Amino acid sequence: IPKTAKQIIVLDRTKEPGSIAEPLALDVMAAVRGTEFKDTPITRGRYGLGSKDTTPAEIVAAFNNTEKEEFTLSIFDDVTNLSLDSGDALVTTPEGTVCCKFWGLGADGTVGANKNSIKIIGDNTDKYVQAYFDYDSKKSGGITMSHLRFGDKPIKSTYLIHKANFVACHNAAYVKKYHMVEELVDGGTFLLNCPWSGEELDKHLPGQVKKYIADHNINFYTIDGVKLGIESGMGPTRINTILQSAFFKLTGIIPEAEAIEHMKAAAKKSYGMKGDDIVQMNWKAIDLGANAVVKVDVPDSWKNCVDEGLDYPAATHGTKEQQDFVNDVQIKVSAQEGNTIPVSVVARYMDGSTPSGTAAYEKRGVSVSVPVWTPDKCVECGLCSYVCPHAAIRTVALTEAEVAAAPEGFKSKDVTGMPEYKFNIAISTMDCLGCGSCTNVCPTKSIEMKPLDDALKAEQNLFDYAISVPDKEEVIAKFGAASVKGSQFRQPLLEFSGACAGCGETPYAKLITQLFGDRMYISNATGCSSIWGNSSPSTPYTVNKAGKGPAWDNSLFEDNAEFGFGMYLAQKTLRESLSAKVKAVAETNAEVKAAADKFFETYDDTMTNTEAADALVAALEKVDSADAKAVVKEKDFLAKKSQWIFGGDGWAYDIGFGGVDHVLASGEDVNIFVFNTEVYSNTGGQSSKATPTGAVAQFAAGGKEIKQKDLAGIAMSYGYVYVAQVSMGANYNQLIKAIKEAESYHGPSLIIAYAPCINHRIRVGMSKAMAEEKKAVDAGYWNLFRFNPAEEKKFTLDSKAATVPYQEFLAGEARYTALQKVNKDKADKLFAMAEENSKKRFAHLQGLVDLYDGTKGE
Ligand SMILES: Cc1ncc(C[n+]2csc(CCOP(=O)(O)OP(=O)(O)O)c2C)c(N)n1
Ligand code: SF4
Ligand code: SF4
Ligand code: SF4
Repeated sequence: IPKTAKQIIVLDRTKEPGSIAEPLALDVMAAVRGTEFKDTPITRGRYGLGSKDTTPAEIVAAFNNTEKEEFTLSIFDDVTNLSLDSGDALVTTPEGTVCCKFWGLGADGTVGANKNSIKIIGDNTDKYVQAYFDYDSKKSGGITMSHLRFGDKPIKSTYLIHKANFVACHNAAYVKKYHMVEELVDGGTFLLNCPWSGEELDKHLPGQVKKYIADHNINFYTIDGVKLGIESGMGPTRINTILQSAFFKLTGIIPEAEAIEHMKAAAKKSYGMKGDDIVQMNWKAIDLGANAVVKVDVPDSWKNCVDEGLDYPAATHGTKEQQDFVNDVQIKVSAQEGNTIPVSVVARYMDGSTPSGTAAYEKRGVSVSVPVWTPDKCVECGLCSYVCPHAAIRTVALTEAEVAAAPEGFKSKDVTGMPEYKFNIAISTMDCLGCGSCTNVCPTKSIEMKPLDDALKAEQNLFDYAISVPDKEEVIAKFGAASVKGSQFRQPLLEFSGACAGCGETPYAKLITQLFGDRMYISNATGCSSIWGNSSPSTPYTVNKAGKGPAWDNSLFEDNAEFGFGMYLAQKTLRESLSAKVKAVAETNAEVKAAADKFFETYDDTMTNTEAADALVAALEKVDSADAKAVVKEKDFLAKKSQWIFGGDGWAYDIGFGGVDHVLASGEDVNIFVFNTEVYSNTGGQSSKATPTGAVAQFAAGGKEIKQKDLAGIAMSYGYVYVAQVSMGANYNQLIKAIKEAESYHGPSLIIAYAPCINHRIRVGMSKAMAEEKKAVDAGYWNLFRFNPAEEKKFTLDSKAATVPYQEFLAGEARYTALQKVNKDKADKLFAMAEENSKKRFAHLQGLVDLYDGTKGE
């Protein structure tokens, strides 16, 4: 400690409730006792919790603080008033350091391109470089912020960029969603990817952006990345290379020709394995990007523009709980301004629970194209809705009066066989992620993808109206609540999640909510399903018009099965205790007795017990006794709930396997659903025990050399566990049958669902995920079956012998072909082994049909 020290400030990156101070502060206090600094004032603060960025301005605030002995940085604490005001961002990097910030759409390649850019600069100049990548929690279609610094002096900035020399906005919609231009230094450069120029640009840019650009002398450039993406053959969403090229051109950090050479070399290295055509497309994109930036002449009149605020419409409908959460928390977090939320607001959610259904308020509008329905040829099969990973397309039945009251432009036709009802395909253009899955499964080509323009965005009101009408029970009953078509007339209680476009996991979970969502508990293992299941700050699990929906919680990776089992045991115990009270009341009251009889008859049946419980509560409400009142008070716990335990293969096959096994062995009535992407998807594709032979994954870079585990086989060995393997696109009916059977089986069940994922690198793209699911089954790569202990013929093999060559399936996914490129001999060997395994597996499964046929005796 310098002798001149007048004050000691200790910053702890931890919080120890109950302690008299944080650990480092305690150590420092102890250390100065008895020294010449014993009377030097010590202030102590907390910083960086929850990954909060600690900025130079905050350090200055801590330095200047003499008032608060104890303080907190980076939050706004209006409860204990411990936070410090830090004022405006400061520039503390050495002179000549260039700070660049890029705002990208999650999974659009911006981050990859920036990693590549900083490497090019680092490798080819004498500059010091630094890069840091910051994301929201959506799996894709969210926001990514790349922070790049380079300069002649070492870079010691351990914080994000809040004052930049260059800002690029890779998605035009973001200009209204974030305060990004305001982070530029005077005379900085702003590059906007948009199709606008002239009057259109003037119309689309919000006032605050125009004013800042004009007031601060910003060099403003635009580039039409979507158009160039199409022109280069890369497609409308692959704009990263184009924007990267524009960045090098505008910053001039490396002479243009040289930068282009480096980028082309990097593209060749990255994509060479995918073929020369892909390399050529990237090269074309690089050339186009460098030459297509347009300098905007900033009119003086922009100085007079006014602040229009960010474009997040306030929630004005829904429950008060939802509106408060959206308006006070979600909008701020979505705008990347969550640190400004006062602690008094956060305190409302102290128990960690937040309202359901808040993803519906986001209306991200991030898709390049969305489906458009033409009713004439539509056969009302419901498949488009069945497969949509985001619940952005729905089949809706309406009365004539409801159609008459619909907004202009509403399309409908008669419900087949029920002309008194009208059929509509409702499309949430602002929630669609443009995966194209719906159009690819439509048997009649009644929907086609069209660019998301203002007119289609405006059609959001048609969707909002369509889903505001009540579910039509008569229509659902006619087609069957547990049929592919009938189930789609039921409101999904999982909608607009943050999953990747075309994700193979979400359609399964969505379907389960359409069957049991209003009486369902879910415990979710950490993994993609816990991320798309609650992409903070919004919740895609929602409630129906009666306010009922899944109760969802995420536990750890390793103990989720036990966590869900605990939920189940809690329910069971509560119901047993309520049942004892019901029985006591029933002894003295005939009406309650009649209702209680029905309730106990259906006690274990999720589908009928809710109705019986409602009738019982109605009867109990009329009784003036302590027991009756106690049951009515806890009425939400009375009816049978459907207990689901969700997670990926990394959880079920590997890290959570002990728990899965333990819970299956319990014999209790829980349902385990495994989204099998054959890798740890959430963390970027590490190999799991479900990864098949020959697949390239992290930790199996040379191709997995051994077989995947037979989890279904292990579960079947108990004899009393319902087990099924499903694959939505391969057999829509088998899937729904398996879910229904598993749920109604009064014992443990396990469904393993084949789920395509971006990590599979499917050559035809995620828009064909359903076709890929079918191909996997047709090639014998994945098998469909159901093992139902309740049946005499327990085992049903739902797949046929392979009709597509096994290796043809492998050839369609880069996780396999990548191995062929680097080591053909090994690939040939492993693929042949995998094919051989698949034949043996199928023969084994055929054998199980007879083995488990109870009609054939022992
Ligand atoms: C004990 C533990 N180890 C590692 C992690 C980090 N982690 C979070 S999600 C995940 C992968 C999940 O993979 P999987 O279960 O297959 O689900 P998916 O993401 O594929 O849906 C990992 C490794 C963790 N949360 N806990
Ligand atoms: S394009 Fe994809 S996200 Fe959009 S409605 Fe169709 S299936 Fe759903
Ligand atoms: S998939 Fe096609 S035919 Fe079937 S309901 Fe949807 S739009 Fe109509
Ligand atoms: S499972 Fe794959 S496709 Fe789905 S959200 Fe995760 S990474 Fe994306």
